[in-house]
Amino acid sequence: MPYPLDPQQRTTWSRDGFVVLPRFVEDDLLNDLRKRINEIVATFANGDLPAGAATVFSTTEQTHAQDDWFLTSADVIRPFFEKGAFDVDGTLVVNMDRALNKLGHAMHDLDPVFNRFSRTPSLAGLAAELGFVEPLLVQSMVIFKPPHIGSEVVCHCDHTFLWTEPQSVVGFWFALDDATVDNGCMWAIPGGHRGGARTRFRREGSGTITDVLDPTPYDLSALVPIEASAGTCIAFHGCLPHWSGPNSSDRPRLAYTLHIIDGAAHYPEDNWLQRGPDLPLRGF
Ligand SMILES: O=C(O)CCC(=O)C(=O)O
Repeated sequence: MPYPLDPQQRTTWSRDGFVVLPRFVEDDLLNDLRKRINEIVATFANGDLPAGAATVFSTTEQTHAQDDWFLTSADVIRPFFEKGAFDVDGTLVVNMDRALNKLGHAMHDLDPVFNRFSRTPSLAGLAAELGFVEPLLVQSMVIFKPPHIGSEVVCHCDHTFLWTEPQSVVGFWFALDDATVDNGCMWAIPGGHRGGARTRFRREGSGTITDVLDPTPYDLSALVPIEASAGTCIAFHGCLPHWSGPNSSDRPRLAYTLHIIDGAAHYPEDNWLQRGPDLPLRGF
């Protein structure tokens, strides 16, 4: 097994619903991924943005266009921008390194550097240890959270967005910079995965809807910070409530997340993320 969890890590995973694995990523892979992200950002900064991006984000009122931008992003590499990055004419009004919120959602299948980072024997071994029979890499994101701009990611669990029956999603969150409370590290409610998902986000008609399964709000006072040095992988159970705060520091907090589901579970047709026939889901 390329990445066996020790008995204590296995206990932590079952008890808390997450496990922190420092130095999981080898330095060369970490550097290659950072370099590739910088190249993609530089391409955008040079004006080579995917068609439609500037229009979609030129006003915060265009919810339908922004919904479409999101709902058709399952099999592409697409930027998502911070509010106010463009003026009403579609002109970028801040530097690209302050404008990007995230990239999504198929870097792991479309870009060789992301593919290599996402399909290591260590990660395949970890997925096997966590009980995956037929792991499928369903979604990848680069989360920028720039200094002084990167905002809160509200408390949620991933099963809400990547529903399977039975529940199977696991999120792997990789620190590409040192993540601390000041620059917006991840937080989670230990043991909160046992409560199941309280909402389900899904397609309805041409838009989306959130079904409330349990209206009880999460107890945000139970969140604990998970500070992580660059190269750390944190594995999150799909029902674990997690949150990240704003980046109030001068330091970047770049992260990469990869979500996997089990192909043995049913993946409903009204999940927001639907791949086209040209890019079927693949395992490790
Ligand atoms: O990186 C973050 O701040 C949030 C990531 C997250 O919530 C996720 O990947 O599910």
